[in-house]
Amino acid sequence: MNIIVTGGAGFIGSNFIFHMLEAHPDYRIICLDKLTYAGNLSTLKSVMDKPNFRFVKLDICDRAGVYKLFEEEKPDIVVNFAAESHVDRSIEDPSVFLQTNIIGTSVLMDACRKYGIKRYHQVSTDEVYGDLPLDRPDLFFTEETPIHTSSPYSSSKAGADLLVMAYHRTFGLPATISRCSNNYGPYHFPEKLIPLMIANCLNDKPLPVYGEGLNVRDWLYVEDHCKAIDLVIHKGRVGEIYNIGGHNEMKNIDIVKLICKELGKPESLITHVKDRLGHDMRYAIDPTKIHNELGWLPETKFADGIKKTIKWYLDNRGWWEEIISGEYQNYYKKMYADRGSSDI
Ligand code: NAD
Ligand code: TDX
Repeated sequence: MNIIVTGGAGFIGSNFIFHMLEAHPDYRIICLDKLTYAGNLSTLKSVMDKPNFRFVKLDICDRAGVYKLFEEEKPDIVVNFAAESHVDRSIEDPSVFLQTNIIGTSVLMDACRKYGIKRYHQVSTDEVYGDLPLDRPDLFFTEETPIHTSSPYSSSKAGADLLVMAYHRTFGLPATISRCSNNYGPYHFPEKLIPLMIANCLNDKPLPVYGEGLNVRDWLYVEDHCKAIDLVIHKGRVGEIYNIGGHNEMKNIDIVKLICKELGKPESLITHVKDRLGHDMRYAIDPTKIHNELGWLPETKFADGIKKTIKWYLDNRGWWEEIISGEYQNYYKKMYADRGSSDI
């Protein structure tokens, strides 16, 4: 089996590559990644020399390049993780989100049609469903929940999902979509909540919590997400959407306090800053369909997963220190100065 994994130098894509090489040692994995600010070749160091792994630096919007790769590799399966993934950046500048997340997805699917494919899998997000109110804990996102996006990021992901369903219906593309809740774990880029708070804690820097920090996210350990995608590409029904979630809702402020506690840092580092525009209140996935059809259940409890994650950031300081010492500094100053906090 030849599998093209796009965005494999990023957080979830790299964890997926590690999982697949371990779980299916007879498969060939081809990682296609543009290496944007979010992609790190150092993340893939441990697999770079494997005979059944190939890395190709390529933009999924580069039609000629993508077609050439498909012609060379004749993939059986394509799993598309490549995306601009940070909501705050999409609020600063939506354009690259539309380009990569929508146009890039269409280029990949055109290549699948041209060269033939057993399965195209689109990695999507629970954010396409919008948000849920805090005072209705009985409500969850199911696959039937209407799309109702809030940010340019989630709108671009929803646009891609709609295109995938259209390619399936119109052209018969054998496609599946999975919509996952917030992931955490190793190699998570330190612009996102959990790794940002770990890195700032370790550097005794203020911990910027948006608004009151009451927003709720449904956290899933990244390895559990990778196992779910492995199941969907092998056993999931073509044309179907599968929600993937941890049934593990937490308020942002509680996560930040927990990280302080685990690292022995004072909660006085917590600094409330200007809220995200259009900030979604609560995400909560109902994963009944993937459980009933494919037998998937999350295996990692948050209490264990967060400990493993913190340990990984302690043991791999070089990985994230290199990231936050570069261009990230400019991003950070701009993003957090704009939130009206000069001491951040
Ligand atoms: P990430 O930002 O860590 O990684 C994205 C990767 O895509 C990077 O390696 C980057 O270089 C690459 N990339 C970006 N634009 C590209 C382009 N035009 N061509 C080729 N490669 C390109 O993202 P992530 O957190 O690993 O998310 C992966 C996917 O999962 C995304 O599609 C995201 O929408 C989805 N998702 C993420 C989460 C989460 O909690 N992180 C939850 C649900 C869904
Ligand atoms: O500095 C911060 N302070 C803060 O309070 C940051 C970076 C975030 N937050 C809040 C905003 C959110 O309520 O923490 C919560 C989580 O924020 P992010 O880590 O940016 O994730 P989120 O916006 O929930 O989106 C994530 O999950 C769904 C991924 O980044 C998306 O790619 C995925 O689709």
